[in-house]
Amino acid sequence: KTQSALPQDIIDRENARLMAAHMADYEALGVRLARVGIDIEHVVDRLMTLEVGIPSWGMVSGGTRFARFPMPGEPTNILEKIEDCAAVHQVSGLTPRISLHFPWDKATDINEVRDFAHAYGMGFDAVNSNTFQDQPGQRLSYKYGSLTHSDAATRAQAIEHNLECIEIGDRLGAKALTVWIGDGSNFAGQNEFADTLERYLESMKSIYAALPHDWRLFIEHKLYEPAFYATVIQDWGTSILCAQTLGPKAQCLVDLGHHAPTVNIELIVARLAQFGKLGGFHFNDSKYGDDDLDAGSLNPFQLFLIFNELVYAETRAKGQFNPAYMMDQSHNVTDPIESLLNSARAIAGAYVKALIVDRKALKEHQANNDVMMAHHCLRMAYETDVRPALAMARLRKGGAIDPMLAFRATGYRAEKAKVRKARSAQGGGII
Ligand code: PSV
Ligand code: MN
Ligand code: MN
Repeated sequence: KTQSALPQDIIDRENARLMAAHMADYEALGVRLARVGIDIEHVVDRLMTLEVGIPSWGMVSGGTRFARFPMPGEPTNILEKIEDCAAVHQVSGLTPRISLHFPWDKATDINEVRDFAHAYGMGFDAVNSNTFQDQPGQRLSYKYGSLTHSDAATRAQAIEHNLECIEIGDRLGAKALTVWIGDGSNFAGQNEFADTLERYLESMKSIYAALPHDWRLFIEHKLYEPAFYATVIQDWGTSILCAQTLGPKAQCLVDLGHHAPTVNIELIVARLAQFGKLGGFHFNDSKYGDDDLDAGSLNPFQLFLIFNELVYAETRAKGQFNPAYMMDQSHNVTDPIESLLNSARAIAGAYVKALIVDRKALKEHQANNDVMMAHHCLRMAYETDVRPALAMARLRKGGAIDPMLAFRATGYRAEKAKVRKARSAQGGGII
């Protein structure tokens, strides 16, 4: 029997309280969608296949480089993080896997971590390596880079760490490694653009060679930070060039916060998908840079347009389409569990809205160059209140009609505050 993080009887009680209104709303949405030829049951079935990974590093208050404000009851170790992830999944029905980050999540007993997660019905998403910080006792410093460092021994150390991540991930049942490096330069002249990229490719070739046959290697690009003049893997162009150079298992990972403010991210998504190089996502939202705010909390239309591309790409790919959906958020002023629920809802909502786009009509409008009606097609889907479909998918997975209310009703965090030691308020934030 699967272990529950949250008391299921309280979730059931909350569901019972909301059931009549939910059923009425669901029926109304069904009638509305039927009018435009869409079967709501089909939509809910598709939604029930959507799965989004949770970042282990997002389970605690992340903080900024100025301060971190830990909340009472936040997890103090990897097992407690998994327990909180299970709580998110229990009410949302959307997040059955956790994405670990090493060495942050390094545990002495990997089997214990795996078994603990499995007991809660949780699995493992892509594992992440970290060569953007020095760890206590580390032999060689990453101050001037890691996989692209001018010194071969430092590069070898960074490669070795990635190989260890693969090995741990393999034991956990993960199927991908995500590599994000902060390598670059802060001053013109600090290093040569071509030389650092060449060294990156050399290093990544060794990592690629160590991948198990059914694994993928995700290359995560980011415009800037911590390198403020030039970053080695700065955009999707460099990312896809590297992925193509490395081979079929290498793909690009799109973190929504890693682009210049005016960049058209949905266009990038379409391009990567068209060439079989869309590995996955780190969902979040931002106003300025790599803010790591809740997905869809600022720009839900952009999130919808991204899913609109994903749904279209799926129809084009004919079964060959399998991006890994994960979140990458930092929660500074909210309860991480609640923020992840907030994002899960936004992601699922964007997906459903993309599913109900009348694609046949859209194609006709496009063929006729009827610009306004083509756009209108998207708007009609986007402006539909799809919450009852989301609630039904959750309910059928044993989750909550309203995850936020159900989670609050359990009093989970207050309970945990009694048993978990508050972590030190010291220390900077997580990148
Ligand atoms: C870098 O900003 C990033 O988005 C990468 O995914 C890292 O692994 C993560 O944040 C670390 O917080
Ligand atoms: Mn990321
Ligand atoms: Mn980031």
